[in-house]
Amino acid sequence: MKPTIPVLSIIAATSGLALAGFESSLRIDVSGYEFRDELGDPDNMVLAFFLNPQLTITGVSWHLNLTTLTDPGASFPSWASETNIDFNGQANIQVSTTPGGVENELNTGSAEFNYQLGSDGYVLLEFWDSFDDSPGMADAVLGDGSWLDLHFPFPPAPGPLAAMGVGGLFAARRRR
Ligand SMILES: [Ca+2]
Ligand SMILES: [Ca+2]
Repeated sequence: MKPTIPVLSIIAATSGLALAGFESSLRIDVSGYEFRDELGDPDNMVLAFFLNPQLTITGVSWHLNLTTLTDPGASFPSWASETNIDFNGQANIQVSTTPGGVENELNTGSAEFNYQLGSDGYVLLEFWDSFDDSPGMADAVLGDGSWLDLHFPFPPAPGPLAAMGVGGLFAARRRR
């Protein structure tokens, strides 16, 4: 199956303008992203984008429309509770807690993070599945209207972000 990579819609909401101590958030459209194999598998989809070097990510909120898929050789679908999103190898969210297949299940929530991006300033989101029902293929997929909001302090430490606006470069790639 050839994955559909949507054009990312970026809505950068900056609250508090130049006042220190406020939080900013960045919305990331993750519609069409697939949960394929276990964490670190080369077939997994990874969404990578530049934010700001050494920026501290303080949390995430999510709105994810999840559908699980059935391997051609199986009689039941992958479980929703197996879908996860890893953040830079430093944080993780489990998308659903449903022990079974789902169709367009809406999952919303939020979590506090406290991790710092590396010197390259990239956020790396890896979509993975904790029990690989269908090796090399998608176990689940995110439907239209799926998004994540990343939260971080505003303004960030001096750096490229301040000069160029939030989210300088966005790209979707597969890990090799
Ligand atoms: Ca699975
Ligand atoms: Ca799989």
